[in-house]
Amino acid sequence: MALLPILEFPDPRLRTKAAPVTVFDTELEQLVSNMFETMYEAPGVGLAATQVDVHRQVLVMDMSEERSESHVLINPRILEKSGEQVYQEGCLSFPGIYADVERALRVKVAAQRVDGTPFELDVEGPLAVCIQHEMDHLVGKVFVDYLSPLKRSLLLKRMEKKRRQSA
Ligand code: GNR
Ligand code: NI
Repeated sequence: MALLPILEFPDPRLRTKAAPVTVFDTELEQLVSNMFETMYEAPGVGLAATQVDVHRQVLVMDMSEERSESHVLINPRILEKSGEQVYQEGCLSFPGIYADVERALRVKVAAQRVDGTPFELDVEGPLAVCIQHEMDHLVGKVFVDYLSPLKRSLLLKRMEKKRRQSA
């Protein structure tokens, strides 16, 4: 197991589009296990491979208090989405900033397990927010992209200021 360094905005590698996983081998198992370790240690509720500079369609999540409901989604695809919700999001690639983002309330996703077995997941509420946030990372999108230019520049300046203060 190993902790992986997390890319932080404005690293251009966060804009990379991840390629589908085609080989389900021990290297993939290792990546998933390292991503869980990195996410739990951060701590975060989700992590996309993009954030650890691996550009494959892999994401991990655990939104439970007990950190006991882990999910791994390989090659996720949204089959259906409905409704809307506004949720205050944060991101490990944007330390210290939070903003309300509107997303679908419910999503039905098709994905594969770490061994390649296909499955479907139908979720709503916070877990649906997390899946959409992580799937965005896999196409090079980040939560601040949804904000107005004014709000975005305000928050990014705030993040820079914090970064300078802690440096
Ligand atoms: O840890 C995280 N918390 C979070 C809170 C609200 C909405 C989304 C998230 S995901 C984030 C971890 C992360 O950056 N995943 O990409
Ligand atoms: Ni994120």
